[in-house]
Amino acid sequence: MKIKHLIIGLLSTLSLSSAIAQDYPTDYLSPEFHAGRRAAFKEKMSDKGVGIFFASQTRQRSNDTEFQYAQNKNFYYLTGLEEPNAVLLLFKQPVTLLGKTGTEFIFVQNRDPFKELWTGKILGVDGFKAKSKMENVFINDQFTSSSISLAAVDSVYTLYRTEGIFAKYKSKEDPLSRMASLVDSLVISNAKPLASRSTLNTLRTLRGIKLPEEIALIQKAASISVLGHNDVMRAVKPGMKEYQAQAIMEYHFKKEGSEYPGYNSINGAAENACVLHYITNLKTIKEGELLLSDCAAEYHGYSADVTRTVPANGKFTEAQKALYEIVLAAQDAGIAACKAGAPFSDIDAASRAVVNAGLIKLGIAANEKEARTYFPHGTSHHLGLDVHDLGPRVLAAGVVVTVEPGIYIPAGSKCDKKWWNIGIRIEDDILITEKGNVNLSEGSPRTVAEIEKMAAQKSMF
Ligand SMILES: [Mn+2]
Repeated sequence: MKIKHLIIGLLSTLSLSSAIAQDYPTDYLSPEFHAGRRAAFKEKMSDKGVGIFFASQTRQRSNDTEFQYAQNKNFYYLTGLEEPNAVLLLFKQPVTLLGKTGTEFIFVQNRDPFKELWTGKILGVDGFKAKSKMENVFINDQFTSSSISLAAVDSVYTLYRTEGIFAKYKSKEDPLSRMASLVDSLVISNAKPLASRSTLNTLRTLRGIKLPEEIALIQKAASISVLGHNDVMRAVKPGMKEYQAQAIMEYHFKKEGSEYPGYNSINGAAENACVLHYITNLKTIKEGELLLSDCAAEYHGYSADVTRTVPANGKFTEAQKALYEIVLAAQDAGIAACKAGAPFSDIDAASRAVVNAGLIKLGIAANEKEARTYFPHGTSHHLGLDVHDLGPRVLAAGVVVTVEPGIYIPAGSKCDKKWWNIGIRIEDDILITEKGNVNLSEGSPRTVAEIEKMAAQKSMF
């Protein structure tokens, strides 16, 4: 009996604690990840340098309501903190600040019962210490001219001027503006050089090579995005509104735990598919039109970036198919160019050559210059914390890029009318490894036959 009671007691304790553990997501970047990133940044600084990184400010949407808070990506990369009103200081060699000796200091917002009643828990010093395992954590009130000195510093590694923190949001009540203004006055009065270019280059090098924990989050964002794209393929039909396609897409993102779309969802049919960043999404999708959806989820700070172009009625017309096959072949060529050691620019060169040849062959463009007017954007960008991420100019294992050729032929273009108002883009997220590349968004069909097959399936909507 006693043993049975003990076992039941143990089981209920275990299930209770695991239930608590599962109430909130647990798959965030670890404190060790952020500590490792800070160590890597400090390694690249001069011996007497200081790194200064600010959190993002809150942004007003209307009257007293704000946009959902989104942390500055460099600050998030280095700290994991998702609150405003904070600043991180990094030193290569130990210094003493406010009675503590170390190479890393962070100033965070204080707990505030009134604020917390309205907008939720603030971590404060103890909360952030527990979360981050950083030792030197202070309240942002302590970031003052008497506690901070740049006298012994030879270089200031920061982006506060290029990020426009205090220029855009200067206000005496705003703690971030106050701290950024203080840094600026210290920089000016001590005549310290700003190493902004070197800061950006270091972050480009570090953030450009994704570690396994980051790749897992990008993969999750891509997999969630694929669910949305596949359901839009099934659900789209003539008479549907572009915003209804967006709603189906974003339903899947939110349902799977994505905090936000990684960027404003683009859902444009026909003439709107020819507008590269069309986000109003208000038109009725009509019979015979193609719907271009460039939409992806963000998950724990990391974004995917996926585009599919699908016929409203489930079947491509001959003209649509002819152009689609060119874009698909261009994407395949671009993906094939995603190799460790190859220049980043090889991706665009490979895709563009296929689009140029295709448009010239169909008589749509007379030459490469004319072809460029129908494919006016680059084929690729890095992908990660930012949807247009920082990354190296030579591809390497751990780099994640998009491959997204397109053809857009607005009405009035200098070609046969049968091509007018067709806009096509196909975009996938490609991880480069030593053993070749991996398409992180491959779960969504790309070929005409596969798309038409999926379009014939029933949607949950
Ligand atoms: Mn993109």
